Amino acid sequence: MSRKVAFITGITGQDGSYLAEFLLSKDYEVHGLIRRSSTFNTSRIDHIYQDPHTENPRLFLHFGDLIDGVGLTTLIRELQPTEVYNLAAQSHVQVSFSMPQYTGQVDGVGVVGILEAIRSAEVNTRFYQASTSELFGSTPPPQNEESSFRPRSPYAAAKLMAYWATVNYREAYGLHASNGILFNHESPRRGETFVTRKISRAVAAIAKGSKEKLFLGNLESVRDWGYAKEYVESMWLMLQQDSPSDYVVATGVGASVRDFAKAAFSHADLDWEEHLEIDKKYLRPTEVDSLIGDPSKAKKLLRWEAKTKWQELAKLMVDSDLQSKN
Ligand code: NAP
Ligand code: G4F
Repeated sequence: MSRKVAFITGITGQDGSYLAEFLLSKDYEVHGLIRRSSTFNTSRIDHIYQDPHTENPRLFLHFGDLIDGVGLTTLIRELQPTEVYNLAAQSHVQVSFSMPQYTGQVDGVGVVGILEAIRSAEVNTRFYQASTSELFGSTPPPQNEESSFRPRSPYAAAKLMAYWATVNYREAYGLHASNGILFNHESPRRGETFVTRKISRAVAAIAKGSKEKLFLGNLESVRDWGYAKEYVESMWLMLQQDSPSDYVVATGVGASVRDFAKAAFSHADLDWEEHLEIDKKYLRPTEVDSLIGDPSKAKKLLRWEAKTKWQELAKLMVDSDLQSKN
């Protein structure tokens, strides 16, 4: 059997944790990059952690950072991964307005660093870049692989650099490098400050009587929300194709932030208008009004299709937060 060794940056994040589970279930040896932190930052992967001293461990963690290109080169040379999934990023759009230069360094320049690490280490690997529907910005929906990129945030501008760097390494050096242009995907593991999780946590807290109000910013923006656990399979499928390419991954259905909040409150038998208020501090200097993907290419070539739609997603996230003790 041929070697199956995956290297995942961002393994401690929402997607990284689901992807690691998925690859372990497919008998990969999985290596993940983690950041040194003064507190534990591995809560999403603790359940799959394996002590390296146990017999036949298949999950290994390595300290590093996307802006440390030298460390990445050493690691990639050492591990000789057959697949690299670059999921690490400063992934919060609003935060990118407060930290534009840092976001550019990690999400843009950092990706060039990992591509260079692969090239200079001369490893025979396939590369996945976590690109985003944010690239489309102000281009009206539905958006597909041919739609124009019109980024509206420092985050999206940095991801645009990474997108084109990935295409360039494919064209210049023949690297099997693909961009997954993923639309918003959520889960009970979603970071607590993204809007869907902020809503599901608040609904659960209000239902339990420990909170009264939920404060949000723009309720009008429309997003194409899918289930993260399903989306990681599309990443793997892209790297199993004979040729590298770029794919939109989405449900094809849009809903507004208001729609999502209404569905979440109603699932817990709560009146959303009684508990939801606007706080202008959550408004962004520039907003992306509407993202609704056309996933036809992924359906046709990867045979991948989203199963969970946003209404079901809102329910499963609220149920999970209702069950949680935090
Ligand atoms: P997430 O939960 O915020 O996870 C981000 C991961 O990146 C974490 O493991 C984080 O480590 C790590 N990280 C951050 N800065 C780093 C650095 N300088 N060096 C090394 N690691 C670093 O994000 P996600 O939702 O799983 O998204 C995964 C990727 O897909 C991201 O690149 C995101 O931009 C992109 N994306 C996400 C969506 C979505 O809807 N979720 C859609 C399109 C694209 P810590 O745990 O230590 O913070
Ligand atoms: O949940 P959000 O912060 O996600 P956003 O900005 O769409 O970005 C996410 O999806 C991208 C893919 O399209 C990823 F690339 C990116 O890494 C990230 O995962 O905000 C969604 C919408 C926005 O329009 C925002 O203005 O919700 C609106 N919103 C309204 N009130 C809020 C809030 N967003 C947040 N985070 N917090 C609020 O209180």
